[in-house]
Amino acid sequence: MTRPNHFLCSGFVFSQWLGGVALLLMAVACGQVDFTAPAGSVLQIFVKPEWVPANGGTATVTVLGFRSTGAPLPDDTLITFTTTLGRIDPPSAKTKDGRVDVLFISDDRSGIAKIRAFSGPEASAETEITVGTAVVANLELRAIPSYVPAGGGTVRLIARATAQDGNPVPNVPVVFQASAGTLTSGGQPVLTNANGEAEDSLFTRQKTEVKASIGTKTATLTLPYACEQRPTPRLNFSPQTPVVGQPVFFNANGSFDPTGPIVRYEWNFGDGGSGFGPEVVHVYSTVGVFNVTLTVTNDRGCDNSTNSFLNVSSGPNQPPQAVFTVDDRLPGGNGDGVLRVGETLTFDASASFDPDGTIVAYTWDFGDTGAGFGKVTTHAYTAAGNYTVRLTVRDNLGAVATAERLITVQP
Ligand SMILES: [Ca+2]
Ligand SMILES: [Ca+2]
Repeated sequence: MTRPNHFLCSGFVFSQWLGGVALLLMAVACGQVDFTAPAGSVLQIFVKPEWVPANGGTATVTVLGFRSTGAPLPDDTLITFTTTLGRIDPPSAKTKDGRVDVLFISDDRSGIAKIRAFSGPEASAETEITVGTAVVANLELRAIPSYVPAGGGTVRLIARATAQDGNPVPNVPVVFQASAGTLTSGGQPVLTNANGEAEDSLFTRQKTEVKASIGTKTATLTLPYACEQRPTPRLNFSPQTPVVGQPVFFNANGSFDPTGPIVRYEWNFGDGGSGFGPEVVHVYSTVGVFNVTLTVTNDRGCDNSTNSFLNVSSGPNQPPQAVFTVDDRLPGGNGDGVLRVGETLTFDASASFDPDGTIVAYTWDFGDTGAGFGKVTTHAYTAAGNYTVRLTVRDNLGAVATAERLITVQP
């Protein structure tokens, strides 16, 4: 093998007249100097990949060397590398078939590593490797759901890092922060996955500002409390002045929510009855003024109520019903079940009723010219025979009803 050492050792010749000591030093130096590219050579430099993570990320740095003639540089031509960030391993290497491959290895710094190759008087162009978080051009932050659930709850936070070319950036550390609540990450960095996404979860009970950071890139988001805006209920019913027994049609038409759909309608009719849905029917069985309440709930679980008073009137009066019993119960009677002369018999109208009001008067005709009053009364017959007993009842609006019964009084 011929090695054109005359280039390298020209210093030796020049040094001859510097004196014995200098001559010796230069001779030693001459022995250690490697062969480098001659002037006019071209060094082409390439890196792959062009982005590496911080802390030990590696890329291959390749140099193709050519003489001015276009032929590859001779084998064992020494190429030396410099970088502004991280290190090159090895920092210099010798060509084989005009080529050198070395490794770029990142340290804990993020940024742009500017790399150059040198040999003799020639240098390559500067090439760059982006290291660590510096590659992130865009950081997006989203939350699922996009609000703090009613009563507090968990929100997923997803940060997505992309490079200038729009591709996701994996393995970069994302730090999440929140103005309230508790983050699962505890503030420790979360590495992005192959999709460039890092996820954290936040448990909070109130409006919260959240932030994701990669290096100097940040993205922020405000999570409003779900119930900052509540749905607005609207309550309608028809007829406006129903009577007892008449169906009343209720609807919640006109209720609305600015943030989402209303998913639940709950009715309280004020008489112990309840219903669900935007349209319901209810029948009141008694007269009165009823406080009707409508509660609407949206898809975030936030509710709101409204109420209206409903006056249910009696309508046409319904007559009472007259019902009574006769017996010889103790102590007035002897309790043998046979109605007898002189025995005090009990007349009981407790089973009478008025469907839409109350009975206010009970009048008795015992059929022997005797008369009585009250719900429960007594009478004694003085002679045996058959008697027609008549009960008349009157309700609170004056309607009357009668009931008759033929009884036999024995001696
Ligand atoms: Ca009545
Ligand atoms: Ca008896």
